[in-house]
Amino acid sequence: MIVRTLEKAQNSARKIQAKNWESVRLLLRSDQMGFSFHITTIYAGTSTHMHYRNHLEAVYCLQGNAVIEMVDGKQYEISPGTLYALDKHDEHVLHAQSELTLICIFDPALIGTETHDENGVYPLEADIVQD
Ligand code: 9YT
Repeated sequence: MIVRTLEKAQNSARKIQAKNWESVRLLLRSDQMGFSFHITTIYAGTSTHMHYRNHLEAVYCLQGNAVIEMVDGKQYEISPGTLYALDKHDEHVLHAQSELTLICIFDPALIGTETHDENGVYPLEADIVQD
């Protein structure tokens, strides 16, 4: 049984900060659940290019409003209560109109240190060199 609180985790190495977002990764690969589970905050007014070539991601919006723009120009409005799943490793840009609070699930699980590369990709765990 694993029990963690957001309050504790956000003051630990589980919290990762990037330019447009921060994310508290409550479950990681080391927990051996088969997925990772994150509470992510996306800063208001930001646009983030993402392309999870190596992962599937499901996202549930708890708070805030956003528009997701796909490469073919299609747009989806995201608001509290909306789930989106990148079931085709879909390349997209997330435009946060206000601060977003999201639940994000990744398969395969992240190891914990990943941030987007220049193409919006997270490397596979096997490709990450750690000291
Ligand atoms: C929605 C999204 O993928 N945001 C980027 C952060 C990611 N959820 C993470 O690494 O926790």
